[in-house]
Amino acid sequence: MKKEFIEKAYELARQEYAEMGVNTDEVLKKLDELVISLHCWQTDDVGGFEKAGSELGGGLQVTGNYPGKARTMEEMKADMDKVFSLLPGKQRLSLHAIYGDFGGETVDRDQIELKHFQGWIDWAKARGIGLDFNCTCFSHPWADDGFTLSSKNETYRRFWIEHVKRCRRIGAEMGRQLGTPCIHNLWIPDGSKDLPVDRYGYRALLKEALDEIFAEEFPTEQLKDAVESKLFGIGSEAMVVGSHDFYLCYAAQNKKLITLDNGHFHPTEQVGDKISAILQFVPELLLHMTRGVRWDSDHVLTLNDESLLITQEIVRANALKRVNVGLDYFDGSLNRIGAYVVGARAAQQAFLFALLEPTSMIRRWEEAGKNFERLAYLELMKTKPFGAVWNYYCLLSGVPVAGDLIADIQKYETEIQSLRN
Ligand code: RNT
Ligand code: ZN
Repeated sequence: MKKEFIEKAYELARQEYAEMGVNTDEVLKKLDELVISLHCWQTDDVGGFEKAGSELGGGLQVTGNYPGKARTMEEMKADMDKVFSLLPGKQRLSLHAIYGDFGGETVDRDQIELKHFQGWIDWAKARGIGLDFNCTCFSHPWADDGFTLSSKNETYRRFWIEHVKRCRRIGAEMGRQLGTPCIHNLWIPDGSKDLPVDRYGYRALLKEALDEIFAEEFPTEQLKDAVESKLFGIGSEAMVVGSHDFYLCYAAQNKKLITLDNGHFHPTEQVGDKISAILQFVPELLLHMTRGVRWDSDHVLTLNDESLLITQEIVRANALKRVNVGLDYFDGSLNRIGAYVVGARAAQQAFLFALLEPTSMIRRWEEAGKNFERLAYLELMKTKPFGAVWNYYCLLSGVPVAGDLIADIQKYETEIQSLRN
């Protein structure tokens, strides 16, 4: 797109928003402060670098075999750099424990150490970005029966507890070395396909395991703990041990972060609506922004009503500082870098849209009981030249604007990704 057009369109948009009392220059400064934690696993379909190369498990599934997936750490790093180069604003990287540098050795999950992740820390340091971390309690023979931290098999349960303990230590070291707290997110697939009779027992075991895991304390400047629930998964249709009720109580009682993966709720539930409720009781949130489609919770994020309600509710609650934004989706049926960038930009656009709302003005109508005016203004904001502001932000940030992005990714596919097969 021509620079001159982008600037002209922005100038008009700036005036239009100013009429509503919104200062777009200020909004863009705020948007530029927003950090998005990119989930490394979109580059390789949640494969990881363990030698065994076990199948993706835990009820997670990636469909599609579009060519060009990252096969090695080097390829993944190159892909990440490409993604960073196409995004305006600030990013960090979220790693899973299966993405360590195991040097061709078999290193089981209860054996991982800092040294396996030092390369990533150095890499992040060179780029001036932070790291987040996730224990990997799936894609492993000892998770195949559907239980990890809540397993009634003592050997398995102890194995997974040890794994998560190690992950938190590694995460804290990431935070210490990089000078920005690492969020360690815990998600486990535990649950059962058919009706269990001992839900209480499994949940008691999970609580006990978490208490043991979190007994080791780290300064919050190094590590923050988040727990992620799920409504159901493939193979855990009848019961998920770590349900929303379970983790909500756990996080409120123990001052942990709640992870809201918006693919993990019943489709009639509004995740955006939960934010102002949960923030009354827990210190911070972690988002896993995604797009649920029927039974799948992990389609590429788009700018839809659900993402918008989430970002609007955060901005309206003035809670940007208490919400950590991460993405979580994986799709192997299209160019993976393209999927990455489209989803990450959708998240940024959702925040931009929310920041461009004249909230205090609309709130005054609301408080005066003027519901027509409230509705009319909310509708009006949808036809404001939001795209012109976004394009200008991309221009200012030195990244491809609008459709230019597509040709850029096609070039990367031709020159790099297509040579991988
Ligand atoms: C699974 C959870 C979890 C995973 C990643 C790979 O349903 O959403 O966050 O997607 O950890
Ligand atoms: Zn998730």
